[in-house]
Amino acid sequence: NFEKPADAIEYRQSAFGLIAYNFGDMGAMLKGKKPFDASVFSSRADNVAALSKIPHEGFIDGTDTGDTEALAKIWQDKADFDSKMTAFQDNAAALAVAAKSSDKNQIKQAFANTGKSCKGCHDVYKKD
Ligand code: ASC
Repeated sequence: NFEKPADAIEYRQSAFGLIAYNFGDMGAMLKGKKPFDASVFSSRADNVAALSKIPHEGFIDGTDTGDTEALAKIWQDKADFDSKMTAFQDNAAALAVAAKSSDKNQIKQAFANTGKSCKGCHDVYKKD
């Protein structure tokens, strides 16, 4: 368990930061901003799939204050938040599988699905 609320906030924010970096690099490759490297892409997808399981644990009660963009609505609609987090994890796992194929359309679709999971949750539960 976390010793103080700030520790839980730092825990989840650290994971989100790593997710954003890895996912962002994948997006850059798919958008042609840098060369597509299947092996790098796949290892980034593996990273995101593993990291996707980290943040949820940090959303403990009493952590909607302080240095955070998490809206109080998370704890008011916790079951919905939880299911969105699970959907993100499922999409990230599917993206890691797709990344091991050589089917670019499948990879792009799985990437888009994962991005929709990010955005779908941010739209409702993250301060803009
Ligand atoms: C990213 C990032 C997000 C998501 C979101 C997807 O790279 O930092 O928050 O993708 O923009 O729509």
